[in-house]
Amino acid sequence: MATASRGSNARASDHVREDRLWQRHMDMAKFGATPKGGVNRQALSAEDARARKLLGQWAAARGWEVFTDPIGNLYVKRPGTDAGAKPVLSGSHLDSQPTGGKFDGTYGVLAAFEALEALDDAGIRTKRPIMAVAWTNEEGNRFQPGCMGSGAFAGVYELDTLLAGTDPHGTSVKQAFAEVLEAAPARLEPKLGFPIDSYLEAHIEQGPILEATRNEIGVVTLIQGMRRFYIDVFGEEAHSGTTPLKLRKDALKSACSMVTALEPLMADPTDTVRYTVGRFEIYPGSPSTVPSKVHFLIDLRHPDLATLKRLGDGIAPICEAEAAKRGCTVKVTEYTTVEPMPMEANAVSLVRDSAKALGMKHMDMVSGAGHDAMHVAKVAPAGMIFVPCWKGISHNETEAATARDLANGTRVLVDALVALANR
Ligand code: HGY
Ligand code: MN
Ligand code: MN
Repeated sequence: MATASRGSNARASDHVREDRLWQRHMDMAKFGATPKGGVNRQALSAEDARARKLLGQWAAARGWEVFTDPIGNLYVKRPGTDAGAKPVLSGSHLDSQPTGGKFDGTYGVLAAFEALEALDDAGIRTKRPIMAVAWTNEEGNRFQPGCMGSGAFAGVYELDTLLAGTDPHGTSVKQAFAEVLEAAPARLEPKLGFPIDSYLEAHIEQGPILEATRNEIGVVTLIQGMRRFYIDVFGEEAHSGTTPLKLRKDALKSACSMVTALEPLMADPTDTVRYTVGRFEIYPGSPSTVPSKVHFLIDLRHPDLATLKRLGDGIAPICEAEAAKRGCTVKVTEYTTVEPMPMEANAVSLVRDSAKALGMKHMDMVSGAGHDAMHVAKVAPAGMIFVPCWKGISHNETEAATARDLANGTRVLVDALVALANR
């Protein structure tokens, strides 16, 4: 594993500082801090702007270039000896779930930043520039779709369509980004996307496997596929006191029957299928008016493409059949389609070799969660490094990780980054 630069025998991972990395997490966790000890830092919100501003200040203190792109991805660039060489990128996201934790996404950004600091402290020069990146709106809660910034970077989504998207209060991505730039100024690179050599992302596992098997490092081989749908059910408003049940077109009851009618299709004795309804909105929402509209979202995941296709394609016919039973109509719109994404073989081997060289217990694994790496992998060789989190809990304010595990993942990361940046 080539970890030192030209003319130095320092090893970057020896300069990763557990205390500094932990403190940076605690500093970031102040932005959007919730009473239960979690984080609610919505994409392109004032809290997100404060987190970006702090990252920019840390970078400026090191003399590194900071810039953003037209969708708000934020980059910190540590120069290489060959300014013309394609950079190596590493990062994740600073936005969180509404009841999120301190580590989901933030760890990947701060691990990348710590890797740059360790290289500086070790006096290691790399041929290629190495850049830390915070992708915009990975979580896909305030704005859709999730993994917005990395998807735009990889050309998966069209920029103007994304910028026109609005949050439930009608604020557009474009408007929110303008406010972020106001609060956290950064040079705006007008061009979206640029050639990169490779990408590594560190992330908490968000599942129980590493902790249960006492592994320190997860070598991600594949990110499972994901299909997300808007289901809009249309009925008819009516008086709850005077309208007989047989005359109603009740959108709520129709929507509930759809959610239940999908269960047999999604049933899976191996418990591999991930079928979730996480948002369910009723209109007009008055206790004495029969609901005329329901808007709900389906999140469907599976590691096998054919299964993901079969299950996802089965949603609309079942919803239509249920709608007809109650005189309602339904519109099914697929707004996210991400195939299972294998990590690139060389990147996987580098992560595995780096963990082995550091004497860390590691295992290959599939990612159940979606990550920005699934889009970046479309335009460059990509790999991921997982570290354990407490009881595998995530998307929950009790999400927790240890300083030691975070530092371990960062040590594996920086040595793998040096190998990529010097090849
Ligand atoms: O939904 C996901 O898998 C990611 O954690 N946002
Ligand atoms: Mn994440
Ligand atoms: Mn998440």
